[in-house]
Amino acid sequence: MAGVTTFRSTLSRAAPGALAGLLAAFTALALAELVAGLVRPTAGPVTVVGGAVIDRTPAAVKDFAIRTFGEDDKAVLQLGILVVLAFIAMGLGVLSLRHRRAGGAGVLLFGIVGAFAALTRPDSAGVGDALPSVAGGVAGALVLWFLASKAARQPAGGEGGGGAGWNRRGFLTAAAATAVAATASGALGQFLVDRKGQGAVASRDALVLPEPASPATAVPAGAELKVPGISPFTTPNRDFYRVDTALVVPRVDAGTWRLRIHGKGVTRPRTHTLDQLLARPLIERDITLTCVSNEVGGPYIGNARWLGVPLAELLREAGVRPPSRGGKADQLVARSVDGMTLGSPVEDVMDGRDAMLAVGMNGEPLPFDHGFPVRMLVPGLYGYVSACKWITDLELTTFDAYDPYWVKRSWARRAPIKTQARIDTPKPFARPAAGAVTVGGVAWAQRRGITRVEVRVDDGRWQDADLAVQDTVDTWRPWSYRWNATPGGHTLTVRATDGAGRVQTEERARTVPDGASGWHSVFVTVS
Ligand SMILES: Nc1nc2c(c(=O)[nH]1)N[C@H]1C(S)=C(S)[C@@H](COP(=O)(O)O)O[C@H]1N2
Ligand SMILES: [Mo]
Repeated sequence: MAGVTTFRSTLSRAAPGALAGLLAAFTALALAELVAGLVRPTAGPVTVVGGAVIDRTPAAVKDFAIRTFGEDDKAVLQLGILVVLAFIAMGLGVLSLRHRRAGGAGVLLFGIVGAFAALTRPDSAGVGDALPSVAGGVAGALVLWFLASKAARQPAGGEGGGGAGWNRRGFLTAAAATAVAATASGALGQFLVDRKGQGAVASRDALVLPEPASPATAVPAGAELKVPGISPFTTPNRDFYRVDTALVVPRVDAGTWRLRIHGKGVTRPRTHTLDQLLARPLIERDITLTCVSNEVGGPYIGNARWLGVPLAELLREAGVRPPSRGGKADQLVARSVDGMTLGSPVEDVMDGRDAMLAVGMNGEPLPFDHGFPVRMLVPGLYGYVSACKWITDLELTTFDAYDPYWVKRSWARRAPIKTQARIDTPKPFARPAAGAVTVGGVAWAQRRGITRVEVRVDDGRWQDADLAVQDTVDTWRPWSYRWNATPGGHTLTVRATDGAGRVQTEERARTVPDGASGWHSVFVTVS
């Protein structure tokens, strides 16, 4: 029993140290939040450290995170950072009971790590970004020093000390005061951050989208199939997938937003305001957007009706010519307010397809999550090489001269969308009753269109599915197949043929480097 007693008393001696460490970390984060609220909302330490982790995560790990946590991946990352911080903070707190200086120095070191992360983010705006972490680190170190001195063993006779030999009441009072002060500064910081975003929210609320000069053709009556479980033809904004690296969604004020066009071959560099763009003839188009990180059968695809400025015209006005017309720049690099860079082939943007700077999505201004006030779209290209959200800069350059963000992280320079079909219903491992079962889903091959979808049951023959009416070659095409299901386990497989006559390849490829391929299969048990 002696061992247990020793363990207990060690624990009770360590507890105030651990609490002091937690409070020091809490104070550091809260004060950093306050300073970030004053300097720049996205410069808070958890945000910059999280961002730095994202920047340095190998493609395969990122893919795993997206696959496992889906759109919660960012929340999981931030929670992970906080949990790791909490454990380190408790350790430093216990350490500081005996080695006060080492504990404080440890907390300071974390502030420096945060500052380093802030300065190396692609959107770093200068040394000011290091301030929140540095201020937090200093405050945390001071708090730890102070609380550790209260928690340390006192000369005998301290009031309320009992047998513990330390000033318990004094420590708890100091700890409570620290907690209150830190909570207050964190709340004030949150308030300031929210207030900074309010101008952007007001500018979005006030934005009235003009009528398009070139409206989208009406979606044909038969473009949607009335099959329960199939994706709706138009994805509502709230259900539209979101993929980006932003831990804090940028809230850009439409009134102060600018787009600069410059670089190689630009004879008339220009900076546009939103009002100037909105005064131009706008086009409205249905376009299906797809993420390169979408697994075979995955969810990172959506179809919306977009309103925007034709991009090729803007480039032509700036003097840009595509390479096929003697232009020197073959890559168009789009840069967002959060420092993201995406590179598209100039040739694709100017070949007559509906590449646009979108301002509207399904009849409303772009949601903040999807790039308000302006994002780029190029039909036929995966999002990471075309669909820059919160865009603010367009630079003409070459593929030889510059690698954008994802290309630096082992993704391909050029990435046209691969022909794919997905089974939406039945779901994997569903247990439909024997008899007529409707199998259905969507198929896509933006720019080429879908001409055929076939379904195979187990190792049987390929059977033609019924296709919905095609809207445009840039949209996905729903399909369905009536299956006479017999009892037992069955594997349903689907494949599409695109407008170029190519049958979707069976060859499995991972998402890295230029998009997944292979056939989608679903296993069901018919009862
Ligand atoms: N600024 C910015 N734009 C971005 C990204 C990003 O991380 N940051 N991700 C791209 C990727 S990988 C995709 S697939 C699309 C997704 O657009 P959505 O979130 O509106 O669906 O945005 C693209 N644009
Ligand atoms: Mo993507």
